[in-house]
Amino acid sequence: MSEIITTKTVKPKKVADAAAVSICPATQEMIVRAQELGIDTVFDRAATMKPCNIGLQGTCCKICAMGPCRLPLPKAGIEGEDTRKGLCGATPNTVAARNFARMVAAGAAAHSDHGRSVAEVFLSMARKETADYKIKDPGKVLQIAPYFGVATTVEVDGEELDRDFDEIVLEVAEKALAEWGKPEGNLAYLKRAPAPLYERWKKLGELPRNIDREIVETMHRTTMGVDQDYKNIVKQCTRTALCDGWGGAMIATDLQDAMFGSPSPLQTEANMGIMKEDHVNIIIHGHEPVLSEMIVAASQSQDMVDYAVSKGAKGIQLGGICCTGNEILQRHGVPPAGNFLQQELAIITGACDAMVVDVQCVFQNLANVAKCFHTKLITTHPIAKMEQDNVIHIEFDEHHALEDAKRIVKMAIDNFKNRGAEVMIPQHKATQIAGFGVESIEYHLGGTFRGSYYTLNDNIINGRIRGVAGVVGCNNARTKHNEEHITIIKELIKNDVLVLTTGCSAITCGTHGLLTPETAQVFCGPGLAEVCETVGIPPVLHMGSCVDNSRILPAATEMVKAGGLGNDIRDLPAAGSAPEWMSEKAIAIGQYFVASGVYTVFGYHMPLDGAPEFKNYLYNELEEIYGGSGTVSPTPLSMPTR
Ligand code: BF8
Repeated sequence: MSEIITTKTVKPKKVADAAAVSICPATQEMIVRAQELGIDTVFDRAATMKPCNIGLQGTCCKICAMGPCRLPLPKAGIEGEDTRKGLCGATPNTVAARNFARMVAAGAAAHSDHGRSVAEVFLSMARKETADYKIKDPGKVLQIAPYFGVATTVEVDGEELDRDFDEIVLEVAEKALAEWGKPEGNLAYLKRAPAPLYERWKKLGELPRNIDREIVETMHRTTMGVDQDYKNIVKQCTRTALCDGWGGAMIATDLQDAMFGSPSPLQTEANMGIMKEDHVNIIIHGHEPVLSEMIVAASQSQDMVDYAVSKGAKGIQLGGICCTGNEILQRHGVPPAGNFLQQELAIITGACDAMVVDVQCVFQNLANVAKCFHTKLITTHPIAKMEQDNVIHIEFDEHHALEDAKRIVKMAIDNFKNRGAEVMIPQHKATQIAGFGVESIEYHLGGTFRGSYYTLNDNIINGRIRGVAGVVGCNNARTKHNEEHITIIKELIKNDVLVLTTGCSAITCGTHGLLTPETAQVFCGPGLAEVCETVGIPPVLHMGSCVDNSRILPAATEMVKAGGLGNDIRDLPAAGSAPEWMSEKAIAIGQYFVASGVYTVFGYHMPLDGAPEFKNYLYNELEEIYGGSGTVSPTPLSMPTR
């Protein structure tokens, strides 16, 4: 019997079209480079793997083992009564609300656990258990002490004297850390909000008690068979979001400013072109700056620079990815090498001698990419390890922080000689000014004598500036990399709206040259251009990392205090947007903006379509309650920009 031979035709693997998936030339070049080398990146995986349609609608319930119960909206829509329900009877509203609330809880947990780590290091420093950290901004400690009920003066013989500073620092540290688990009372920072806003939260019964409790309660209430009223679930997840924005994230920002210095504007560059072929390149990626601060110090130390030179390099070049990158950018001028979607590409340059990661937004595929090159991929956080065997774990301990950092820098230097011939650094970078905090904006607006948000309000009242928008958040491989951010921001500044930016959006702005004062003359409407030129600021202000979105809340509060625009954040001509969001953290941020009275627009998509009633509640009814609301505009130009 003759054998039948069948030949299988192997379809070529689908890969991303570089020009169609990013507007950044460096990214496009590196996607092509990766494809030439046969290395897949997130862009290629997005081309081959479609998102789950039911998850996309927000109506897949997998909180018990009777499911997952899938409740997609019928293609023809719902006629009459909506009879969809899970095995337990959970309605699409309950399922979508639980999923949404759990995203808020996870996002709040991420920011707040970061805040807790910083508070723990702050306490070690205050107790003098580590010599590597010091207070760099004593003014910040004195500014936040009263919010925690910590006295900054003491009465001696009827005379009011300054209290011992070390004592203040220690008490601030203890009180700050207690915010995660204090048994009674409410979050200390809530009273920083304008009084009408605070009163609204109080009346609604939504003042967060402590950070951990709200996150735990959200997880409890959204587990099988507990809260089955979507409005009640939203109440709790809003309280959880508030303990992110006015709690964990805000404490992280303040304590970081106190220990590492409050940012003030500085000039540097952005994009992968900052990497140098003749230098040891160390890329720092993640979110918590407690280690990266030490890596900056270690890499600038003469012994490490000399060691690098002894190994044939001209020096050490640090670069950031994601929010750790933003932290060391705003305080030290370390240039970002890229944002979220560029992390694999930084290794594919072949010139990354070490990539040091901590927590959040780190692709597991970095390990697979690093395997193709000489790059040492180093995890440093006990809660964030990787299973691949080429990953090195060097656990960071604040008690010998500088020593750990030097060990990592030395490892990168020793690896310099192992580079292959395949180095290709895309020659694209742009100049940027970053590092605008609440205080530095105030200073720029009013100078030393009249530092105040009055100038901003005044220019809004006289019509030169039409408002303020926070454009923040991630990249998402389901949208064209950087395009949505740049499109909406250019449209906003063209319409005389001042833009505040953080996170990956801020890196995008730096990469595409929007963070210089000169930008004002090119892209802004005449009113905003005039103001920027007069006070010497860019029309787009880089305010730091994602936890630093909490800087926008006190900045808005300062605008309220400066007067003339109303007595609450909801009265301000202010809006927020996360045009390319992907992370649960973005949902938590969006919800605390909404609950603080800010109109917030998400790009891409929100997993709510399977539950139209719940979606309508979030998009249209929350405004009645909070003065702010969230919505989605899938294309940037469909977002309101004036
Ligand atoms: O916290 S913007 S992709 S890096 S989640 Fe992540 Fe999103 Fe970037 Fe920073 Ni924020």
